Amino acid sequence: KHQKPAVLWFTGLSGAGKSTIANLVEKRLLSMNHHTYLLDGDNVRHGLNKDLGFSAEDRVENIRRVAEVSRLMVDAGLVTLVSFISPFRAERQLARDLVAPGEFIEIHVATPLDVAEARDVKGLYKKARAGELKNFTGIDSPYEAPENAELVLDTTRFSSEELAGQIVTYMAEHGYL
Ligand code: GGZ
Repeated sequence: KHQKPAVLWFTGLSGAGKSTIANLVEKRLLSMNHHTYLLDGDNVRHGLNKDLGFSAEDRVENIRRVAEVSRLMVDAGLVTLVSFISPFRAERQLARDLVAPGEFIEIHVATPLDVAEARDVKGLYKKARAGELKNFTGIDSPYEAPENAELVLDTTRFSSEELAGQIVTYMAEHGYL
């Protein structure tokens, strides 16, 4: 099956909806017989990066390693979905520079802090506000929003299914599928 390998790099706050949307995109791509791999905290922070926490230094190293792995996966011909907060512009740029021009699609899951915090699916914002969880992104650790993302997703106006559809449409229109 023809496919142009690429990294779909999802960035956004905790609880923004990155992993939900990435999982839906992966399902759609698989149903179209494309070869994919999804890198996220569940399969990376418990394995390859289990030595890393949430200090700025550890986040930089987390994303650096994820960027290197995504490069290897693109080399292997996969559509690689990457779902981490990835709060720093410099490390996202590093990830972009590791692959060929046109192989990196940055997707800002642009849920505002107040919306993510109001949802608080895992209760982490509450803990962060109470001071029980330190260095929490958006509370006492920075999030640097992308300035030139290929896609900016508005989760306050569209469902996750609709947003997954927007991504697949973008990929089809730009010759990835
Ligand atoms: C942010 C944290 C923190 C702190 C634990 N800050 O919503 P989640 O739970 O499932 O996703 C978050 C995840 C963030 O890990 P990443 O590897 O994506 O972060 S980074 O790219 O910045 O390295 C959250 C949970 O881990 N979590 N502590 N202090 N999120």
